[in-house]
Amino acid sequence: MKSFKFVLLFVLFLLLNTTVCYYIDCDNGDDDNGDGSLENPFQTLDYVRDKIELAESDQILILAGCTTHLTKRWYIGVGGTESDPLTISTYGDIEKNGKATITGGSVTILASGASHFVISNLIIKDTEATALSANNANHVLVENVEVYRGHKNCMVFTQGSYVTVRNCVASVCPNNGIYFGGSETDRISHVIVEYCLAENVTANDGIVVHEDGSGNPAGSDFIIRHNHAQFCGEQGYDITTGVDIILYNNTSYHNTQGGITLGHSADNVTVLRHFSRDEPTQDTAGAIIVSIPTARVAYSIFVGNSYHMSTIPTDSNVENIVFENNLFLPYGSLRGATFDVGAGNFNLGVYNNIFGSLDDQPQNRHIRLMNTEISKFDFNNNIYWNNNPEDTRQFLIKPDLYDFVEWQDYFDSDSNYTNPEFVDLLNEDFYLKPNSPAIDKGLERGLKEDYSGSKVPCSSSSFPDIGAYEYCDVSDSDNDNDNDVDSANSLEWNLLILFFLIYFFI
Ligand SMILES: *[C@@H]1O[C@H](CO)[C@@H](O)[C@H](O)[C@H]1NC(C)=O
Ligand SMILES: *[C@@H]1O[C@H](CO)[C@@H](O)[C@H](O)[C@H]1NC(C)=O
Ligand SMILES: *[C@@H]1O[C@H](CO)[C@@H](O)[C@H](O)[C@H]1NC(C)=O
Ligand SMILES: *[C@@H]1O[C@H](CO)[C@@H](O)[C@H](O)[C@H]1NC(C)=O
Ligand SMILES: CC(=O)N[C@H]1CO[C@H](CO)[C@@H](O)[C@@H]1O
Repeated sequence: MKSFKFVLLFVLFLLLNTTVCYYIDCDNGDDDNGDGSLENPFQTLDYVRDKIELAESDQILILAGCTTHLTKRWYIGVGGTESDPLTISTYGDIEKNGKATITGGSVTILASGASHFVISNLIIKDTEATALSANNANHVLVENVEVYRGHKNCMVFTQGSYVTVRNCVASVCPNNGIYFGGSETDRISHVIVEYCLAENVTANDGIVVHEDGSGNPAGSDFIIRHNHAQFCGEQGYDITTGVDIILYNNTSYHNTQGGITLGHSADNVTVLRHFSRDEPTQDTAGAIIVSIPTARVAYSIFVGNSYHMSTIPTDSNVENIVFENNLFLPYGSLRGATFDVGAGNFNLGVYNNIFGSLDDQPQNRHIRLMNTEISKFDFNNNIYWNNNPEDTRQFLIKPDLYDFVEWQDYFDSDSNYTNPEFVDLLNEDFYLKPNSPAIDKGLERGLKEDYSGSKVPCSSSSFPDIGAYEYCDVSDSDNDNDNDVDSANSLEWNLLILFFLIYFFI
């Protein structure tokens, strides 16, 4: 009897844990006679939305290549478990037929704290509201999802934690691309956005961490890496709330008000290995705008036709900002000051950067300091250059203009006004030539990897180079010519060790 009870319990357990899959085949499915099985799929997502009460760990799978139209918003309230997340995805041959497409109504997760959602391999487009959103959901993975022409935003995430958005596209939504919003409670935290494209967000920004309408902040721990943002109405990356945020290996291009803004209640933000080109496209703002208490911008490259390349707006919120090992190389017509610092009383460190130009035009200014407390500024070990050496009065400390020698009376005693000797400036090869005056002339700042991932320092010197690329002395230790010191663990060594291990074991 007891064992019978146990069997019953076990069967119940199995039943409760059975993942139910609902299949949708937009062409050959049948809402009236189908049962949602693989053999007899439903035809529309509308049917699933209206007639099926989703249970924990259910899966909704739409046939590869087919398009299903939602007549209104689809709300999802249940999650799943770690091993069986609630899943919305494509089934069938994606390679051959492509992802399934949802149009019309949006996909909205209202989780009330539920966990484990996977939304993958879908195209969501031409929706009447934000195309994809999740509120108060934990452990959310959005992967290989492309959103086009959402009515307001492409993707919105508020509250919850452990949200990963990977390999996604957010394209042509008026308001925001991929948006993480602040809230009063359950502030969104532990977020990763990687390998995504955010583009043509006509009114606002590409990838966004933003306060809510009442000024409530987001949470902490955001990693934003390997993304690209372009043609946005404001910035590519708008980080205006949240703490402990790192952006690395991202690129931005042609965003109207700049590549990155760090502002409002955001704090402790690090930007590493960013590449920005031709932005802002308007003659205000900067390619990177910083107005938060603590920020570090390092080993990044800012090139092209851009008004300011870096802007610290007049803002009392700033406490401690460091720029190190960046390249600032403008060309073209916009040409405000390359590095623009508004009025304020804060600590600013600017080390190991190269301020140059990609054409023969002199800068408007390399540096412009407005009503600032310059005794709190530390500029050092930078290289300044332009191809018109007669014009060296490129340093403005309001209201006066200085040349480099005069500027050195204030700052930058270990800096230089000299050609940094890039391998090929005009073809944008910013590696250093062996004779570059930037080599070994940087200040040690504790950074370990340059823009390309090479070790810092790379030569026998214990000092880093100035600029974004560390020069590696390839003559003695780089036989494979990958500009990297060769690893000692060659294949031959490993085989030899393996050989001896086998030899001694038999
Ligand atoms: C994005 O905007 C650029 C510039 O206006 C345009 O050339 C491009 O076609 C747009 N892309 C999309 C997907 O609309
Ligand atoms: C700043 O954020 C990084 C993560 O990006 C974290 O490792 C570090 O501890 C934070 N620093 C402070 C002072 O909180
Ligand atoms: C500045 O660069 C020149 C080469 O253009 C070099 O001779 C000089 O030693 C450098 N000065 C410093 C302080 O690095
Ligand atoms: C970031 O880029 C650098 C240089 O290309 C590379 O070495 C590093 O592995 C990248 N980081 C990640 C996490 O992919
Ligand atoms: C420096 C770096 O790694 N940049 C990468 C940023 O992300 C885009 C999109 O994934 C890549 O194309 C860049 O190589």
